[in-house]
Amino acid sequence: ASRAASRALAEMDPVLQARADALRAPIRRGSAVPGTLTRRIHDAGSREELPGRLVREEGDPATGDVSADEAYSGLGATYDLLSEEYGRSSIDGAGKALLATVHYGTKYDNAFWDGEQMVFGDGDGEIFGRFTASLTVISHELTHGFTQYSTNLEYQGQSGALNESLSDVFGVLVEQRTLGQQADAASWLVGEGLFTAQVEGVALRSLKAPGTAYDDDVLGRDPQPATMADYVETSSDNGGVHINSGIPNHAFYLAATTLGGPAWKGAGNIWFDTVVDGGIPADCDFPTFARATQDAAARRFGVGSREAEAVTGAWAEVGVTP
Ligand code: ASN
Ligand code: ZN
Repeated sequence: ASRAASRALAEMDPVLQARADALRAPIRRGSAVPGTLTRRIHDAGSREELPGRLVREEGDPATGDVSADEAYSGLGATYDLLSEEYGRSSIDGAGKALLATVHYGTKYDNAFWDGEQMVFGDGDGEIFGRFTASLTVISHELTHGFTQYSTNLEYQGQSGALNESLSDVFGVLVEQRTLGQQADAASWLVGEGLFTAQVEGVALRSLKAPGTAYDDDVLGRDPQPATMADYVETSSDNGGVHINSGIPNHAFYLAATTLGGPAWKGAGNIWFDTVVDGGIPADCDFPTFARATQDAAARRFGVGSREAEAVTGAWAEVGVTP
């Protein structure tokens, strides 16, 4: 059997309405039919055209192109978390093929999910190196796909910050699981190893200590708040989606480290249930999301369980009142 085959397995208040739906929702894990991992990696050859030339398909040997091979394995690690831990067949629960394009554009300083596939730039070589160098960035981008297929979260304001936070949360969970790291031993950094040596900083963001990932002459200081006391009101960045995501990020970190052990098990399962079964509305704000995580924790682990208590305590500590 091929390695690919061996991976196979597997008019009410809208907020109250969402909560009622969430409590009624059955645990739905996605397709009951075991899925198969299918990856396709393309090379844009420094042009900004998608998808570019197909360079590696599922089961193909390594190409020798570091970016293409990192993308291939990063997609595999993300698929494995969803499949092996949460019983979900790919990002859509129906075995969707995972597509990525590397070497997008010239000196392109970003990576993104375009609604259909992942795209990775090579970086300008001054601030950023290649974006596939960080597993958390690959899994962050792919989680935007998972979120798209599981919720209607609008990419604006608090719902957008929750969308961003989910990508950071599952991004770090993929890395922690791949490295076999317990919650208290992990870095909780997103995008470690992306900056060149010229930048004063370790990563793009930190779930453990939002606001401390970098402090650089050119980039400025990491703008993320960790609690509602430092919430940033802004019209840029779609209303601060990459900024205020620090608050739900830190809540996840607090819940996971309070529980201890592998973060993808306890807190990860609660956040996964919230996304897939939580009935969260498109314009979900932080308190609504917090309540949905409490409900998910109570459904999975029981009312008053230590998991439910850890979730409640975490939101209290970041100043979000469900
Ligand atoms: N890397 C960013 C993200 O995934 C790209 C963006 O904001 N468009 O959120
Ligand atoms: Zn993102």
